[in-house]
Amino acid sequence: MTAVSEFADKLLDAVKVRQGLAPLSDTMDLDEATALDVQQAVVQARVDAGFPIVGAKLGLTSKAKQQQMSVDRPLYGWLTSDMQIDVAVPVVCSDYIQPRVEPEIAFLLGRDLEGKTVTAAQVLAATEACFGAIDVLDSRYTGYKFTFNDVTADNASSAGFVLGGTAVDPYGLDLRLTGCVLEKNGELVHTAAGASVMGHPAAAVAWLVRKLAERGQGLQAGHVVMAGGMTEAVTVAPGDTVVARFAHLGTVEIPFR
Ligand code: OOG
Ligand code: MG
Repeated sequence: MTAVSEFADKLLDAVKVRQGLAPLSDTMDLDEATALDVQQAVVQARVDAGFPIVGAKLGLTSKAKQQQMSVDRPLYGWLTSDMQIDVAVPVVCSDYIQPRVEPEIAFLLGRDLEGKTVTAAQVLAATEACFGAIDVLDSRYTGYKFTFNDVTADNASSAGFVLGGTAVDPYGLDLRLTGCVLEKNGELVHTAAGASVMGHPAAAVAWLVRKLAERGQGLQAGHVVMAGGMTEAVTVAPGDTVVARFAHLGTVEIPFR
């Protein structure tokens, strides 16, 4: 068994038994290329199980998230169809190891995007609609303790995502100024603006496209792209309700059971 498939199996098993792991880098050398190979193997296992790729996610694109996780640069992962959660559907905490949520701006692509020179303007031109969204995270590492390469291997802690019910044409909208208010159980917990995500959420997506080009990959029409947490992530437990209110992009609410 190769190191890549061994690591991938550990991460897939953690999901099955809902039990966190020690970081892979504790016991083995894990470089970035290997971490991306592990990520690809984990995603391929979901695809093989009947859950196709429906998009991609960026992570650690804001200072708030980088400081919270002690990782100083952005990364990405893939979204598969089993991660889609519809608006207003309760999320069952026991389906996860240690769920957290964070507010994000999401892009639904109307055209394919690939190449080493893609810009934020090209991302906006290829976008069918933007949504206010909530990323439901679940690290497969106990206590979210990981290095950049560990969390890359773990498909950027992806577990679920909810797109709000308001699809908005980004033309004429300055997403840098899109404010977000995050509430948990009726209390304000965090605030941010779109610019918190690499200066502009579309710039974050453009970075992703250029990064994917290094491995000969790209994004396709119909893909959803989550631009990364605008604020710190918050932990959730049964009985909690989280609401993310966005300027222009509507409100997203998740009840947790
Ligand atoms: C890593 C996942 C990062 C984001 O938006 O920053 C992420 C983590 O915080 O576990 O999804
Ligand atoms: Mg996120």
